[in-house]
Amino acid sequence: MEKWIGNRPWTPETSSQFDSEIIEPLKNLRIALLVVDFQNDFVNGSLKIGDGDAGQDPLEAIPKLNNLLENSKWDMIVYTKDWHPPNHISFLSQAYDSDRKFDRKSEDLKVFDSVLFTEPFKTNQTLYPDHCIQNSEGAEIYPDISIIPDSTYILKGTNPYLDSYSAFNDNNGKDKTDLEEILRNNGIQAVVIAGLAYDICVKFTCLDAVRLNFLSSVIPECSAGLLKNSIIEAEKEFADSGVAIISAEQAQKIS
Ligand code: VGL
Ligand code: ZN
Repeated sequence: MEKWIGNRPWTPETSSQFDSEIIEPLKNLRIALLVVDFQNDFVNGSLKIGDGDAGQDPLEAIPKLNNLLENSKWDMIVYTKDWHPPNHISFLSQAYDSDRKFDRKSEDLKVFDSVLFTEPFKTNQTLYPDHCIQNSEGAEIYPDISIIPDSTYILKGTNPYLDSYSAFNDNNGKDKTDLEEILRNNGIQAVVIAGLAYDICVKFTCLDAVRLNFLSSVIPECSAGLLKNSIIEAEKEFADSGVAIISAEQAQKIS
């Protein structure tokens, strides 16, 4: 089974084999649904995913995602939250802070520019507007998302000097969240992932999940991505690494 998902990722062409080759093997496994960063700032706040050139509106993903949350039986549900301190390294507003140095001091930086910070330590960083500040309204899960009682919450990006796209660990692989341990402690062997942004935090969470040997699937129609080209790139990486790209209807059958 592992060999199959690694060597022959799901594609529309192999969709007809889906029932026998993905659903059947998954039926006896413990499966978690991971809802990534479905927070106000990404829906209608300071870093709207819908403003990207992909034109994908997170609101359109919500009914299908809620259906999966409310009407499917998952062994575990995890909501992740981007959860930054006010002086976070990913905020353009903080780039000129006295404790930071980066490689392009003379330039005027803009949102979405990429810089190499050299202090307090070396890390490549894309700069965003302030977003998902801890305990702010913008960091709350968008109110139309169904919240299932007894779910698990993972906070990420809490270190002022590190960004964390993946819900498993930061972008440099230095700090881990508790997600892997919580999944293992609950005997979870497979994960189904959806949320925001499809080409950023959903992508890196999927790639880490498969690297950590969870059988991993992603649901584009329950997600929304920012940029056309990086969505294409993400789907190539899913295919290469063995993340199955599935429909909401197929996710329903897995659970
Ligand atoms: C995200 C950019 C910055 C995301 C988080 O959740 O995809 N993107 N922080
Ligand atoms: Zn962030």
